[in-house]
Amino acid sequence: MKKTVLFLFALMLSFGASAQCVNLVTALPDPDVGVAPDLGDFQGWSVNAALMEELAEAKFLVIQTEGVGNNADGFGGMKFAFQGGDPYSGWTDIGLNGDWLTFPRADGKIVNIALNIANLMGDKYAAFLELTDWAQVMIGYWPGGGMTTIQGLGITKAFLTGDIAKPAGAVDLNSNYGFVFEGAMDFCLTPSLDLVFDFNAETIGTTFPIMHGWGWPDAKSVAVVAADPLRSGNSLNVTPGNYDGAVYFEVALPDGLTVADIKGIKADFYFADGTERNGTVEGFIAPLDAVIGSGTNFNTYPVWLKTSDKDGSMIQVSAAGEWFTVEITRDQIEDEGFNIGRRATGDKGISVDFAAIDDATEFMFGLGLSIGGEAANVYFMDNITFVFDGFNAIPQVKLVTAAPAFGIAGNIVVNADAASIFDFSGRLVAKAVNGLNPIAPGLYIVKVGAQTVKVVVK
Ligand SMILES: [Ca+2]
Repeated sequence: MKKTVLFLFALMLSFGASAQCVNLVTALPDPDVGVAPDLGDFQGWSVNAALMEELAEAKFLVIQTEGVGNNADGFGGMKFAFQGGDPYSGWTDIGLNGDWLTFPRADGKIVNIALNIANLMGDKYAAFLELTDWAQVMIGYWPGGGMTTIQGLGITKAFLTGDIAKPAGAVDLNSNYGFVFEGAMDFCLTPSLDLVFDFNAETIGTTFPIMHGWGWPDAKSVAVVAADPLRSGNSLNVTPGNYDGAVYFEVALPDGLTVADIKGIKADFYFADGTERNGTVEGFIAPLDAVIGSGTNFNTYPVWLKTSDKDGSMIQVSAAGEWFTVEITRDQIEDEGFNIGRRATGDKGISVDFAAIDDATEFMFGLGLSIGGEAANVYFMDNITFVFDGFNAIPQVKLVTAAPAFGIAGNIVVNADAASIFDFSGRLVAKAVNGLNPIAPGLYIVKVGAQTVKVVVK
């Protein structure tokens, strides 16, 4: 059985702007507020609970623009708007630069607008961080010519970052709100991006295949998703019927990442008897069409791993009464002293060859502990993680996204033949028609067919 696993990712990395390295808290997703075509007065992001934590951690919201946008000489009046802490009604907008800020823009030229979040929100900052609903941050811009805010500013990406020292050549925004500076953001790539497979979304009882290397036959080895014995969620319960067993998966990396970006591999291990042990970790990275199955030597694949199996030089693979994380770097996999798989076959001439598979975005991946088939050797494996040494999967901002309904000044715009507008008490306020529906400022729930949309009318 092959089972494709798309590794979910959580990211933690940093980038360098000019000479300085700045901590990156997160790259924002595509804007989801006010992004319908031909609007654009205010466009931005909903701040869900996870993003709120990152926003609280961050110091700057950096809007990255590229190209001329609506004016090669600079930026017209920009505003920053946010839900200001008075649930459902407390909108605040802040003028960022008066009516004009001179900063030459050109095709291919990147200009960043760095906004100091706490300074912008002022005495409403703390209340904003407590919001559990309707938290949004938006940029206001009026480029004319039918352009949206995103188009007029030329926004391509947005980031939440730690502190940024004002770079040379930067131009201040109003007050202490931040500054505008030029330059591509080159990521420092440390400590990088982790992709984690935690089995929590897998159904208990789901079975993953095991193969045994170096000539060992299968002996009723079993790897099955089971409740985590110590924590919440699920993990993989491995009953090794023989030595040199690796559970294997078909892995598909997110767009923009290949095997070449993998800096290391981590996984948590726990023995069912709760003991601390030293042992041997084995695994491989192989092409999708590789021959997989017990008896095939792992070193027939481009990338294989076998840590020492000699008493006294085995590595720790479990701890007493708790999960233990084993981390193995790409450098260790390539180190002939650490990775001794060739000795297991007596073949001294086989080297790990990352280059043969570095371009792959999908591959077969095996990992396990080499241990005999005694009943005491049942172990659990969880949080299989690829640690990446590069980050080039930052989402690109989409220019437009058609929403079924959205708010503009004094109106709700409906992209459907009909819709129903409700207030927050669930009372029907109006039956809406396609196009403009004049309505008092406020917050509404609009039902368009089967979809329900929260709408802000300013
Ligand atoms: Ca888990």
